[in-house]
Amino acid sequence: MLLDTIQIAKTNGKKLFAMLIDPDKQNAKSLVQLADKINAVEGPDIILVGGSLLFTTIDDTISGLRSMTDKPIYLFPGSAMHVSDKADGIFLLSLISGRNPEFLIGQHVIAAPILAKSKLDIISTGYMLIGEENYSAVRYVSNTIPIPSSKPDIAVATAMAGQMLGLKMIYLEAGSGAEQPVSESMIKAVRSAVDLPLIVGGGLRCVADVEIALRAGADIVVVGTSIENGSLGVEKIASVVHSF
Ligand code: 1GP
Repeated sequence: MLLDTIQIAKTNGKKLFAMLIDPDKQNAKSLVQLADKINAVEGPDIILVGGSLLFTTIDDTISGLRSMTDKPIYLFPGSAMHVSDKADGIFLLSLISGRNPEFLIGQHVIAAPILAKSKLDIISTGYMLIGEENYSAVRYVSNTIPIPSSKPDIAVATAMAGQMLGLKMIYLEAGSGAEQPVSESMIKAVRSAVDLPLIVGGGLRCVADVEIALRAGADIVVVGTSIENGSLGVEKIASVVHSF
């Protein structure tokens, strides 16, 4: 189970790299080109597939990836429509920073009967939008307000509540393509408040951003946009994360 791997890595002070793949940005040819990077000695530890809003079905992307790699492929769903039994598992995200019941529990109720019949490894994850990003897709689609960067106490209490409710991981999200990643001080504050594995993603654009997140206490960093636009190489991120 992936959560065991994550916990063991956390216990041993090892950091992990999750590569986010947006199915809308890939086709059969581009996936083949990604395969070498994914399978390289210095590659991602986890492949996340999904996004807030998808124009394509997720199945083809996952099947394509599955034929190319044995790395764990986990769903990063924007809604109950993004469930696919072709993945190994799912980060079952509850948007605990928001107050939209649809993303706290509604979509989960719709997905639960399908998930129960699947063999997906389900990892319940407290998903927290952080920052001042006004135009992120996740903010618009979820119709929720992020926790301001200047209010770490709110984030701390939210993460604590998530841990008390039995969630297994906390994901601090600045939004895909965010101008600013989650701040160092915010990551540190949440890190000091909960024992759960801490995932940080959104707007990590350079090696320094990744290092800051790791130093502040992230156990897993997620990078999508910077790989898509070529500003950060998969191998580079992996070597930074794994040598941390
Ligand atoms: C988005 O955290 C992920 O949900 C990754 O963000 O695309 O900005 O890397 P980026």
